[in-house]
Amino acid sequence: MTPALFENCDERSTGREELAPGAAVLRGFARPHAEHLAAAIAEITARAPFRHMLTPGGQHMSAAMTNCGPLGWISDRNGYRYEACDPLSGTPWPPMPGSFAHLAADAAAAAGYPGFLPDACLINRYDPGTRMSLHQDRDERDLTAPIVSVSLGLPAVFLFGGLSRSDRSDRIALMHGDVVVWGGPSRLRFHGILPVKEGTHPLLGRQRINLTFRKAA
Ligand code: MD3
Ligand code: FE
Repeated sequence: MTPALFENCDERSTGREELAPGAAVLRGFARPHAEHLAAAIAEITARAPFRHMLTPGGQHMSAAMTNCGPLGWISDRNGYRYEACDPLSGTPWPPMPGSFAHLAADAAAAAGYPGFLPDACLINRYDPGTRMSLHQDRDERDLTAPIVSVSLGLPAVFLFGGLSRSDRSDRIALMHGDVVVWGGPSRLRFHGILPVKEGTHPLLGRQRINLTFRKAA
């Protein structure tokens, strides 16, 4: 028998891997834009600094977060929600650069979700040791829209579970420049990030940054 070197031609030609129905990794999709993304993130965080938000239970989140775009995800004693203004400044979140929205829409289209128009971009910063425990993303009004995530800097191990918290999780390595699109039957899967390992990335130093683009309203 001839070994099946490339079971899936898409995978060979585009670097696209189907993780599960509705979810696809686009390996290295954001790499050509990494320098531009890092510079834009520095401008955004000069106006809306990273902070460790308080959970409704009163714990600080392990990842530091900020937002850009018309709506930003926040957590405090009152719960999780989207807000138009940064509670630290009382002014609107910095605008979402056109290049961010464009990249997110291109990635969504490449994964089979044409016409994705994000109105929120959550920016997570993981210093070494930072993790994100298993959770679902269900604060968005329209759960038919996908979520697009862009990984930059240090690598991480992503946990990709099922629709119940107790379902077993797959572990997926996410590297600098990888983009993942989660929609359809994968949109409400539990997911998380294992503690980020110590290291230094040539562009971003001792951190991992993740952008998640959402349609929140
Ligand atoms: C799978 N962020 O901000 S992005 C989050 O790397 C979050 O910062 C992680 O989970 C991070 O909520 C993972 C990947 C991700 C985002 C949304 C999903 C995976 C998802 C929604 C459904 C299923
Ligand atoms: Fe999430």
